[in-house]
Amino acid sequence: MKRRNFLVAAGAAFVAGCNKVADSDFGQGMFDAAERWHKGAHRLLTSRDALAPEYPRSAVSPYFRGNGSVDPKNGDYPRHVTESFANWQLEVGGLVDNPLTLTLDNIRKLPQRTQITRHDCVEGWSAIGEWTGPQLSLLLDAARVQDQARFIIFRCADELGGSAYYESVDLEDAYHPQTIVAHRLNGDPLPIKNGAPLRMRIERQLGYKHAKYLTGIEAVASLDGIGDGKGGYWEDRADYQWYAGI
Ligand SMILES: Nc1nc2c(c(=O)[nH]1)N[C@H]1C(S)=C(S)[C@@H](COP(=O)(O)O)O[C@H]1N2
Ligand SMILES: [Mo]
Repeated sequence: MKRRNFLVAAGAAFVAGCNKVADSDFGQGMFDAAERWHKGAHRLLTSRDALAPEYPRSAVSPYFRGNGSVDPKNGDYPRHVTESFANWQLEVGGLVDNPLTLTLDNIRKLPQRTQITRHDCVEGWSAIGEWTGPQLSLLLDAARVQDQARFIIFRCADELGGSAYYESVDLEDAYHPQTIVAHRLNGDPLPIKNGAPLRMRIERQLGYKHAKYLTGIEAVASLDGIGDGKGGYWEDRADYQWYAGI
């Protein structure tokens, strides 16, 4: 996967240089080679590494609704609300060599990605929002995920109907450049209804994969023994697919 990402980046740089090569009449052979390269790069870009569409600011929805848990009342969450999330912690653990406990300040000080994307909920609504946070890959690299790991579990603070919400993705989605740990929506700290203070954005996946109220990130070799073993709250309860790629 790392190699493919490198090839896509190298391909993009090379394609960007193509017009210049043609303009300067560098020779048809060189141009043909570039075109063949472009076709190869295009195949890579339509793979699972492809980016979800990003939108201009003008496309941002005036209101980003909340869905599922919108105001958790269980456990420590209400206390965190009264503390304005000053003591929130995110654990990164499981099959890693270097487990991390991160504060919101730690997370805000990492390099950030901002992306304006469309959220699609299977219940039949969509909304466009601008999300900001570090790429999950940064956290996973800092924690040094072990070779046996195949999935990343997202632990959440909220309970729905008495059970903790959770989700999971494979490493392909975990390391996707648009998979971020978001702490801002439309330039402001996340509203409670949208998962304050931290939520996942996994832009190549449907809405229910984007875990809100994030407390833990765990690398595992198998989904067995986690929840009912189907990889997520709705996967365990309804016929929601574990792989919800879009
Ligand atoms: N922790 C947690 N994450 C969650 C949910 C939830 O109920 N709890 N609902 C999911 C569903 S079905 C959707 S569509 C989105 C909704 O995100 P929003 O509330 O920001 O619109 O969050 C997803 N992540
Ligand atoms: Mo959803």
